[in-house]
Amino acid sequence: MSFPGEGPLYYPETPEHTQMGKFLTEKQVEDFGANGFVPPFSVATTDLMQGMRSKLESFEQAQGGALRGSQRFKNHLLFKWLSDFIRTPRILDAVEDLIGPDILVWSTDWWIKEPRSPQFVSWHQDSQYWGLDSDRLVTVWVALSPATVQSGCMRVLPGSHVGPDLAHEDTYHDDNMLTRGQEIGGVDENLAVNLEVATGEAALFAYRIAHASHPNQTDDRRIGLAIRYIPPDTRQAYSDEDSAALVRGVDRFGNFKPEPEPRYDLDPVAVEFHRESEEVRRKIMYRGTDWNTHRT
Ligand SMILES: O=C(O)CCC(=O)C(=O)O
Repeated sequence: MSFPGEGPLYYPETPEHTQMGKFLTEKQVEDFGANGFVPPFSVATTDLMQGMRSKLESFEQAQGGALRGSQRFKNHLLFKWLSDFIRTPRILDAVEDLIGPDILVWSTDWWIKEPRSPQFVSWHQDSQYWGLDSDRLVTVWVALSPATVQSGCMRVLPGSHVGPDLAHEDTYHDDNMLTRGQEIGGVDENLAVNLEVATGEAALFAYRIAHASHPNQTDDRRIGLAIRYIPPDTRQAYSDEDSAALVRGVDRFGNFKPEPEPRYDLDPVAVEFHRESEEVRRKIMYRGTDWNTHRT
């Protein structure tokens, strides 16, 4: 089996990897249904990841600081290299096995924890805040640096994606990386699973799974990229203006404004689209609060 279009940048399949669909094994698909996540597997070489990391960090250096606010989101509209990455055949094949052949990217979100910073992510379900009515949203969480227990890897509560919806409290804690510092109380940490993700690997998780992460206690940045894939029949309940990028197949529904592909980094057409669409998204995320800027 080969992966067309991947070239030498990607790892070859391992002998034990027997696919059922386009990429995932039957067991991986079953586990996703039962547990709400697929444990990490290789999607790119460390060379490719280091290249992406240095492009990201050159941008940060040029602007004099880390990404903040709307810069953390929908960067596939700003950077050609990220627009290409979200279309990686191996990733799309895995997503297709879970949500079908027509695929949109709703967002790309950076989760960067600075070395030895107190930043953390409290227990939460994404499904409670984004206004997307699908239960088929899949997040592909890619590591650009090692996500380990020490660096504050993601933790998930297996099976929590099948409900019930868990009550959240908006805490607005200064070190909480979530928009509202929203938090599910009383989670039994003993039931949680650590998702350690090596550089170049990705873990997949479901829209409604409860997840969290602790602070980074290492001397390197913990850099995670969360790509949100949805099927085109998804509807946005909180806005008529929401947008998404078609990355495979056909959009027969037109529920999202089609996003342009940047022709090169900081392509003015796509940058302007990013500005407008990020404002739409910010309003969705902070819906029902007094915030009119990004908090984190
Ligand atoms: O990267 C993390 O620690 C949290 C990520 C997260 O909450 C998400 O991708 O929805």
